[in-house]
Amino acid sequence: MKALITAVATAWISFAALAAGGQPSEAEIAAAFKKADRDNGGTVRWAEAANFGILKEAFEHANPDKDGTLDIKEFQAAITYQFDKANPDNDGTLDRKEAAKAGIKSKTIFNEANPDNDGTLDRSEYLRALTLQAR
Ligand SMILES: [Ca+2]
Ligand SMILES: [Ca+2]
Ligand SMILES: [Ca+2]
Repeated sequence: MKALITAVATAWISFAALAAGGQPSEAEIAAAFKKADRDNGGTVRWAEAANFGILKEAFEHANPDKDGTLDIKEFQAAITYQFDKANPDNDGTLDRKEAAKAGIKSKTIFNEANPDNDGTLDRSEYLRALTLQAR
């Protein structure tokens, strides 16, 4: 029993560390999905995804069943894919150039999504930039 408690505590701590390491929270993902889902249909169609700054390649990659829509898990996968693709140095953040490749071309949006002013967007800041950018 003690071992189990230790294991759970360890898992929780590593989860917390992950969240602190610039991962978007579930609430942030849910808010972004809600914004992207403009017709409130519970899924994100290609037109909605494009409006949210999701690139075609990421959309198709995240939607292997090719039903033309993303659920929230697929939506998150598309954004993760697009982030990773734009970040070949794998340092966990996007600089201005990398962010532009990932659909964040506006300097204003970049700065607004980067309150720590460290010149890069982590995953959580990147999601914020996409959310700010979407109309
Ligand atoms: Ca929709
Ligand atoms: Ca990078
Ligand atoms: Ca930052």
